[in-house]
This record gives sequence, structure tokens and C-alpha cells, in this order.
Amino acid sequence: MVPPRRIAHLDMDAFFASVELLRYPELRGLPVVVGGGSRHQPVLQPDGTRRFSKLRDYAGRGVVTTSTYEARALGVFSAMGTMKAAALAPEAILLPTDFESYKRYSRLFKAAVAEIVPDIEDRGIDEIYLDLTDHPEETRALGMRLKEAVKAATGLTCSIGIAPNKLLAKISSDLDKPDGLTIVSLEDVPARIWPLSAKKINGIGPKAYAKLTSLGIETVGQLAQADPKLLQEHFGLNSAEWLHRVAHGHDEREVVTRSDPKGVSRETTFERDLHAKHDRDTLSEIFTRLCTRLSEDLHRKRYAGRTVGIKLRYADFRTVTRDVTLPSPTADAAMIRRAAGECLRRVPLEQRLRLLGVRVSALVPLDEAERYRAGEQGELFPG
Ligand code: DCP
Ligand code: MG
Repeated sequence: MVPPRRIAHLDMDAFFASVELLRYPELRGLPVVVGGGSRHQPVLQPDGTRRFSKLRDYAGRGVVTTSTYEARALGVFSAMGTMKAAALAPEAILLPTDFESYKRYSRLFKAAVAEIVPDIEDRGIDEIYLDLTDHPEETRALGMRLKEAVKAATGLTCSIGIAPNKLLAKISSDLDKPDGLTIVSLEDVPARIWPLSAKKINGIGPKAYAKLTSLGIETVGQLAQADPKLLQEHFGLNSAEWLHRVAHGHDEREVVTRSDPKGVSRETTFERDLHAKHDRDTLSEIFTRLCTRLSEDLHRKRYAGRTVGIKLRYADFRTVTRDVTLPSPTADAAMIRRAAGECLRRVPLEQRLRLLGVRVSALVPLDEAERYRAGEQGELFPG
């Protein structure tokens, strides 16, 4: 049996707001909201103290980027209209958004983690995945060390979830926020994950959740116990299977690190030079097989790509390439074949050919591409 993996998800606590508190420590413990513009810049007064804007001073159509936990206690959360937030917490401090600073702290915390675990999957400004499987250190000690390294480099706290896969790691990092370290095994799923709302699962968006609740399914546990036929009827076979798998805490996705390849390709040199017209069938068969193999490579490496290209070498050794960029990333053999066929129509084919190659580049993790596609269909996995 393959030993279980150790995947960590690390997410910074109230990230933008916490960065702001580093420069305005006098705001610690107060409800603070980030989402203002330059007119909400604090003003240094003659007595050395600062005058801050309050939410009640806000007029406009902006939204809250994030809020401190004290503001959350008053009902103010990310993505809420700032005017609405002002109605709930008029006395909360409002600060302008300063992306440059958040990006700087983002780089700092990721660099600190990279000193301990070099392979990081970057999931945006304040979250990363790490594969700790091969790290010699004991799980809790390693988790604590990562948190301390982030704190030492930035002055900020984060929350970490460590579990056998990304799905559970992401849910776990949220279980004991802020400043949490939560370790969850597959055996813990019924006790710790099943009581949670199904919308805690990364990939069950508001639409899918609404559909689930209309079927009487609210928690992950209810989803795990749901009749597979009922799910199939409402979500289709693939999504129903996915829902069943994630509800039981299963997820095979790999951590995709920065050192991953720029492109994946397959090429073949023919036993004898082939002519585009006279050897049309043979060539077409080889071409399709290359695309199928490439699709298998991509699935194995868990990538999809937006750019599909071909390489041709003529009998006289001249080489040409062509590529085409698709509206969304793919790893699908038929789609790669179609795009590569399009490229082939754009090269001269009078001469005999020695070699044919197909390449997919502009890679993104496959699960991202799948989410994108399902999102387009307005179903599961939005975002
Ligand atoms: N963010 C944003 N708009 C949103 C959600 C988030 O601008 N709708 C920004 C502000 C957050 C940062 O991204 O600080 C990270 O998002 P998180 O969802 O991780 O939220 P926080 O880090 O603020 O809080 P938590 O402690 O819950 O992780
Ligand atoms: Mg966060």
C-alpha cells in the first residue's frame, strides 16, 4: 500500500488587514475594514496620533476586501458592499487598499516557507499548498516551524491544515483560524469533516450548494450518505462521482510546484519519409496517436494547456512550427488533435516529412482547467 501523503495548506489570517495592523499597531483589537481609497488615508495629527476614517464616512460603490476578526464579529466580511458594512459597523476603521504592500508581504511569507519546504504551489496572494510527504520532520513540529518562520519573516500569523490531500488540507486550515495548526487524517473525516457545511468543499460553489440544499443536503456527511442515483440525476454522472469522492475526503490532485515544465510535447520520426497526400491515412493515424499520448502525459502530470503547437521536419531537414491558442486550457486528446490539425493546415505540405511533433504549452494545473470548464457551464466548481 502507498503510504498516505502529507499535504499542507497554509493561509494567512485576515491577510490585508493584518498587514495594515503592522503599520498601525494602535488599531489592534479594533474592528478594521480594508477597502477604501486614497481619500481614506490616515492623517497624522500635530500631537503625533493618527486620525482614521470610519466606515460611516464612506459613500460609494466599493466592496470590502477583508476585515479584522473584530469586524467579522459585527457581520462584516470580504466582498460585502462597503455601504452595507457601514450600516452594520459604522464605528469600524476604514483603510485604503494598498496592493503593493500585500504583494511584498506575500513574497516574504512564501520565501520564508521555501527555506523549509522548497516546493510550493502558489494559490494566490495569501495561500499555498506544500507536499510534506518526503520531509523527515514529524508533522506537528514541522507545522509549528512553518508558522514560526512566517511569523519571524513578516510579523504575521497564518493557519495551516495538514492532511492526506489538498481537499482536506484546505478545509483543515480553516478549522482553527486564526493562528491555527490542524492535522486531519482520513479516519477523522466522519467526526471532523462530515458535520461541516457542504459549501466548505472547495469546488462546491453557491449554485451547486443551493441545488444540494434543495435536495435536503446541507452537510458534507449528508452528501456522503446521499443516494448516488439522486446526485446523478441532478448533477450528471461525473459531478455526482466527484461529489461522492470529496464527501468521503478523497482527492488525488498533486501539489503542482513552480519548477514544473513550461510545456509537454511528443514527437516521432517516421521510419520512412511520408507524404502529406500519398500517405495521408498513415500520417493521420500517427498524428492522432501523438495527440492521444500527449493527452495521457498531461493527465498523468495533471496539467492542461492553452497553446497547442506542431513541429514538422521536412525531408531536407528544414523545420517549421505553428501554434494556436485556445480560449481555455485543455488536456483532451480530441481537442488537442483538432487544434493541431488547424496548425497543420497552415504549413506547406508539398515535400515529404521526416518528423511530426505536437506540443501543449501555457500550462495550468488540470484541476484549475476543469473548474474553469465546469464554471463556464454554470455548474460545479466555480472560481
Ligand atoms: N480578498 C479580496 N476580496 C475577496 C476575498 C479576499 O480582496 N472577496 C483579499 C483580501 C484578503 C486576501 O484576499 O485579505 C486573502 O483572502 P482570504 O479569503 O484568505 O481572507 P483573509 O486572509 O482576509 O481572512 P482569513 O483569515 O479568513 O483567511
Ligand atoms: Mg487568508
